[in-house]
Amino acid sequence: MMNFHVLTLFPEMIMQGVGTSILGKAMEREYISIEAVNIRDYTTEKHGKVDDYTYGGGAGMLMQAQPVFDAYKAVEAKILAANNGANAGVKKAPRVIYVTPQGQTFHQGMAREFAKEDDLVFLCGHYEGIDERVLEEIVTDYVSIGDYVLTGGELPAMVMIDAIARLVPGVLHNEESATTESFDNYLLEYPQYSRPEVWKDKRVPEILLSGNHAKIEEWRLEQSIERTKKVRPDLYEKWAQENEEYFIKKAKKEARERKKAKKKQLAEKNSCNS
Ligand code: 6GU
Repeated sequence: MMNFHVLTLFPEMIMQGVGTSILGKAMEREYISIEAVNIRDYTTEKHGKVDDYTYGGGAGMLMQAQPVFDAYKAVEAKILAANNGANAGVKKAPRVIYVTPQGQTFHQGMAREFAKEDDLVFLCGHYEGIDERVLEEIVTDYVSIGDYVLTGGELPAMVMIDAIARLVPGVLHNEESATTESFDNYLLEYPQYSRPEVWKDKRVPEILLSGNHAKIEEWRLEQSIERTKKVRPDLYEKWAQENEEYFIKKAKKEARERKKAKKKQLAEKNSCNS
């Protein structure tokens, strides 16, 4: 089981976001656990305050170090105390991901790396950010989800949890779908169709009704390649570099087909002449 711990000022936002659909089921079935820890519960300030003005001036408030640090320490203690089975006594401090636009951009490879952990801690900032000193003290990874600014770290944390959780064995029923999808090999997914065969005068591509699985796989790969080349040339280049053999095979096949066509042409010509 993989355990996600989210340090946040809005725990209900996290629990509502992950409680339904596939992640909700995965929690019920104990393939994953997700707990949201309210940073405000750890402030020593008597009115529950967790933020203050920034030294040096500037707009907005900053989350203070103390409540963030104490909330983290509580989570860390819980993780280290949970000596489950094979890991008994050898538990290490968890990776702590600070979700911030100042981080590295999240991608599928990172999701795969994070999915190997037993525990992951996400730290969600709000206001203008968090006091740098507590970040230096506890954060191991600074991660963004893209080049745009959001109001807080909760949505990015949920995005990453979703991407990581679906790689945990058992979370998806169809083990294959976690591996053959977009980005695992740099290619985007091919188009897919369900019933009916004709909708708004549009027919499902004939090849998909043929029952010829080899041909269907070939068609799907071609579609993936074309789509990727068109909408994500950056991904296409990476794929092409790692899949030279595809182009060699394709060139050989085309040469064979040219030869066959020529032979046929010649045969027809000869039968006309005779
Ligand atoms: Cl991780 N946090 C916030 N607040 N905004 C973002 C982001 C993260 N990634 C993109 N924008």
